[in-house]
Amino acid sequence: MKTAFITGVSGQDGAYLSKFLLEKGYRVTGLLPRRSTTSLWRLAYLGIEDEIELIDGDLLDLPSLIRTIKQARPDEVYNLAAQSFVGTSWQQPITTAKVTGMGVLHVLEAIRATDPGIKFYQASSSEMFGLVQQPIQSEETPFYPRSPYGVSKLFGHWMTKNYRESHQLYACSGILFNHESPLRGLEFVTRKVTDAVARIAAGQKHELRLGNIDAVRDWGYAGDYVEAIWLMLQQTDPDDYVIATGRSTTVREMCKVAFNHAGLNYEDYVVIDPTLYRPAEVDILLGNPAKAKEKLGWEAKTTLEQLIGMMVEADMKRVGCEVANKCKGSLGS
Ligand code: NDP
Ligand code: GDR
Repeated sequence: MKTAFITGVSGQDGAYLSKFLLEKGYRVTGLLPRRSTTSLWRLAYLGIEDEIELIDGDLLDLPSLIRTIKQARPDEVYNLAAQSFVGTSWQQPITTAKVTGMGVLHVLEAIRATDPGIKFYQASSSEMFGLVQQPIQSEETPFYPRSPYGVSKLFGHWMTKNYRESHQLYACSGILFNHESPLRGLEFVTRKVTDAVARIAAGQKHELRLGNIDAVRDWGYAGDYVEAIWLMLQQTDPDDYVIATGRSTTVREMCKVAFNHAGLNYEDYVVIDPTLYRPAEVDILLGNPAKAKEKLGWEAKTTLEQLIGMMVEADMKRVGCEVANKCKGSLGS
């Protein structure tokens, strides 16, 4: 039986990856930083809350990482923990640099200190492409990050590469494009939209305020993407991979799909709020997943329409549940 250790286990990807690995027969352990309120609703949603060994520690606390990795004795470490909301990275640049950037180095050092044979996955991001230097981004595209988050991810990305080349660690970076699900945080635009659609349909809300709806993203389903993450650690040699669908959509078009799913017209509800514009925007992202298809045999299975439909349905269920006052607070709403 293999053991995995996941940082960011309570996040969207941590939850889906845990479920995927449990189904593969793994023992799954996870780093859980102490918070004043419980953050395990995603694991509960997937029904795996009791199947994961959660170990108290924080990415910013290197001794705690060394201790937790020693305790978990993993074959594979997946570093998913981050301050992952791009918007907040302008409000909290130093925290973002510490958690999203330096945190990666802490994990790499903890692996070197405990067992350099452990395989390592780093959650890199398409945000590193930022002001895109090529119309379609692949592993060869030069980076130009546009936010403190993107800059911090780039640091982690190069550290991962450097530790692979300097210390011969089996260390991979997955350059993942946006991926969403019913477990997405409410601050991200897809979930903000699908939650609003559910509340508007239930008569609880009458408008949705958004920023730049002309931004273009390559959106996939998180449930598909965690398989690619796992596949990267099952190869003979470590490498970096772009994981994307290869289809681009505007925020505006995504809104249209979400509202249509509930029989509504987005133009009747969406209000543009300039205060939600970002200081430096990533206007367009479109990934080329050809290498992942060729080397990992991976490709995205879920269309944007299926994904957004699934999210609207889940939010309608949550809102219905809240109205009945049966599951308040337990489903991320
Ligand atoms: P989430 O924001 O849902 O999850 C982030 C996780 O990191 C949470 O479990 C959070 O715990 C944890 N965390 C934050 N700070 C610390 C800390 N100091 N110590 C330990 N854990 C901490 O992100 P996703 O699941 O969406 O993404 C996973 C990773 O992939 C992130 O690194 C993200 O930047 C990256 N990524 C995501 C993409 C996406 O589209 N989803 C695309 C590309 C990259 P808590 O909630 O308790 O703070
Ligand atoms: P992103 O995701 O910044 O791409 O980062 P987000 O959903 O926050 O924004 C996508 C695009 O939508 C525009 N937008 C809005 N965004 C939010 N959040 N709220 C709004 O009201 C709004 N209106 C318009 C944004 O300006 C942007 O262009 C995500 C995160 O998961 C990162 O951690 C990850 O690395 C990248 O995806 C790939």
